[in-house]
Amino acid sequence: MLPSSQISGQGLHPLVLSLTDLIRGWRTKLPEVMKLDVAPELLAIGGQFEGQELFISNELHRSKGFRKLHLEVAKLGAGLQVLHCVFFPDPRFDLPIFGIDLVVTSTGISAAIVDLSPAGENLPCFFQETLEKLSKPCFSDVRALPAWGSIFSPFVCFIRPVCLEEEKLFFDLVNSYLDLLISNSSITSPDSKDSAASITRYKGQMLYCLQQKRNDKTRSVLAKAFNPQWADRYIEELLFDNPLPPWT
Ligand code: BLA
Repeated sequence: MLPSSQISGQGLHPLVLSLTDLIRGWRTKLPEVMKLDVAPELLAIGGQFEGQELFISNELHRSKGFRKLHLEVAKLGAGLQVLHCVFFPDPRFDLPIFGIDLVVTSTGISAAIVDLSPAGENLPCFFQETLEKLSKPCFSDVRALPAWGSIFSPFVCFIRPVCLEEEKLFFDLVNSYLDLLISNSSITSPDSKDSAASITRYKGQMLYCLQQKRNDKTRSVLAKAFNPQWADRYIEELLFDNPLPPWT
């Protein structure tokens, strides 16, 4: 991915830039972080759409505890910018899936979503208890989740921030979720790869990916900027590729 110093020259929204830096900062605290091998044509994508500059810039890593750490910044023409990030745990670890989507249009931020979603049937107890105690900020425009959003936890935050103060509150909430996840990931020991718990969490990640693929808004934006076949490949192979079974 382009470093922040370069992407800041691409007219990106300040919240896209600050969240990118925040996520990168937390990622460095994970043990044994290493880059994942990805087809170069899916890693950095550039072009033109309706006379506008277009790019998708991806960073893909793994670490102890996480099979895939994906951070993406995209500028898709007509003022559309997206920050997308998912930290998929290694199913042997009892950790939730961290996900964030920030969609910016020419009129401002239209969607800001963050969650620690259960990979198993429920959130791990410690996460559930800590999130219950965390004071949730009051946002003026709380958006309704689509039907496929049943994968999210009760602590999902899906809003349209209406002012700088709310953007800051959203940034702070993302920071709290990452703090909770990353502080706990280093003290979580793995279950065996063929344990019932690992297999349940693997199936939970399959479901997470399946449901995310039902988001027609992502597909239609990518199909319009590129083409429908390319959009399908990008979604299937890069955004929400199925995890490998833990027992392999
Ligand atoms: C919504 N996602 C959207 C929207 C667009 C995208 C254009 C509509 C915005 C709006 O309703 O205001 C586009 N998102 C993208 C694109 C990519 C992307 C192009 O990530 C990648 C290239 N989506 C995720 C993740 C979450 C997520 C990880 O990828 C949550 C953790 C959520 N996005 C999500 C939800 C909506 C959304 C819940 C609203 C969908 C709806 O209202 O129907």
